[in-house]
Amino acid sequence: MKKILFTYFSLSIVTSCLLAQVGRDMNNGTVNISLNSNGLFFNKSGMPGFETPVGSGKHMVNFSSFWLSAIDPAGKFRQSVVYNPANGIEFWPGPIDTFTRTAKTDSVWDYIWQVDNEMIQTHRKSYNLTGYNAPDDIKSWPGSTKKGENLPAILAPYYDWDNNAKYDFTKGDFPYIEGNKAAYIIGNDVKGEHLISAGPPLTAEMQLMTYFVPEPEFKDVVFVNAHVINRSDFAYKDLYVGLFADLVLGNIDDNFIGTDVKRKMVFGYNADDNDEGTYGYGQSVPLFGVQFLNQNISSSIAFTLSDSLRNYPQNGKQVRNVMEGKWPNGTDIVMTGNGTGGGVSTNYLFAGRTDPNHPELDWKENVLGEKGGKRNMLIVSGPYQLGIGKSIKFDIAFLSIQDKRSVIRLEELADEIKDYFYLKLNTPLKLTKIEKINLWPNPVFMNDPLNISFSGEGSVEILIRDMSGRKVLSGYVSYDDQVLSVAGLNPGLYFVEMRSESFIQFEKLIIN
Ligand SMILES: [Ca+2]
Ligand SMILES: [Ca+2]
Ligand SMILES: [Ca+2]
Repeated sequence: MKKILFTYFSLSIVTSCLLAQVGRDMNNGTVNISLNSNGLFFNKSGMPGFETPVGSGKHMVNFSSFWLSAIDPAGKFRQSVVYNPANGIEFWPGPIDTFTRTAKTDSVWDYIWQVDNEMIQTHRKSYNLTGYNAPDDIKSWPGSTKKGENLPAILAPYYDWDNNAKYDFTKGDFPYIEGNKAAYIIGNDVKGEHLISAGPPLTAEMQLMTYFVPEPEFKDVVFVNAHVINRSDFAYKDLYVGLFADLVLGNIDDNFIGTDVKRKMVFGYNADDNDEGTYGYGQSVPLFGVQFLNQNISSSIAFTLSDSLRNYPQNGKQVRNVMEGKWPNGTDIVMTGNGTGGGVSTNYLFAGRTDPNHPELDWKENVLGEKGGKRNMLIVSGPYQLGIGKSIKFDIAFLSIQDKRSVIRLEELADEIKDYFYLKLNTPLKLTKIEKINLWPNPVFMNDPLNISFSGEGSVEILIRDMSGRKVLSGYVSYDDQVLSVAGLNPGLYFVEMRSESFIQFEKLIIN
């Protein structure tokens, strides 16, 4: 164990002294995405990084990034944005020291872990076999931290196979990933100066799991599970969380954008039925969507360089206006023309007929008589309260398709993803089972009893952990006594481990 750690740290020192950021690609045979250790999605050293099909040289997105905006108790804007990676990125690699509230700068954090199900299955079968050498990313997975590091006990989700509250791959512990292939990044917004939002940081830690799922119908979809964690000593009252995407869509010069409020999605699409040029998709026109799966959409907007009103936000106040669903200068988005001037106010740019306050109006970009052009889009969710040390979770899908039916097919895919996402949450993980245990109801209402049934004699140990891996409830359930009270647990997603002498089974449990 000592030798392995030594090797790992030695390598890191050689490859990344400056803690700038490292990049790493991940692909599922259909889509190749470039990720960065500072949390920037889909960009490879300044070039577009969402290639589909793999090897085609054709891209959907130039880059994507979270945006954060909060106001501290003194009334100061605390924001973190990126709209052009060349101008400034207000995120860096590494977790935040919980004592000093500054970024950890050890090179070990300037990293993108990448793990797939095959590696995990092999590891689970082989971890205690002589001659087995675990993959580096399972060895270095930042499951548990060391004492004295001023870090939370768990920085990445894992299964604690030997149940000792410590990540140790040699004891059969293994990374918990979403989907069947995942990349994991821990970033922060405190390491450097905020040149774009021109103010102090939130002191937010970003724990980002980007993943593919095995289902062939979602081979063009990239999922993200993100935790935004408040490591400051302020309780934030009105946090907005956005996701910005700078689009390519094959030929970059003929694109439009829109919002689908019902599906909690912003999307870009080809302005015409031919995506011409070397990097264009031709007649199978490209579409790209950003869909929020578990949180609201409070507004959407886009920016036009050198347009006086619709330009990118230039200072902290303008960033805040945008995150609150206004143009940078604080004027309302209106449901006519390009969204400026007089008219009916809205929070959603080009929402077609999906604005819940104005279902009678149909406002799209493609009736303007324009030919389309370079486009970007920002989807925003909020406002949220986020107490000291608290985290908020975002499940997001990035949808990409090439299809003549265009927006209709994108809407269908968004609906399929939504159904899949909610079903997935209720489906047990496919781990080896010796006997069958059932948990119900699931979801269970807070304070209601949770029933457990199993075949066989004796009793089963139940451990319930929250999303961070912290044990929140444990006990034994015997064959005769099949009810467990979950009273006192907050609504949310939990992991249930059920153990007997001969087996272990994992289930996800939702408490409503
Ligand atoms: Ca362990
Ligand atoms: Ca295009
Ligand atoms: Ca065209």
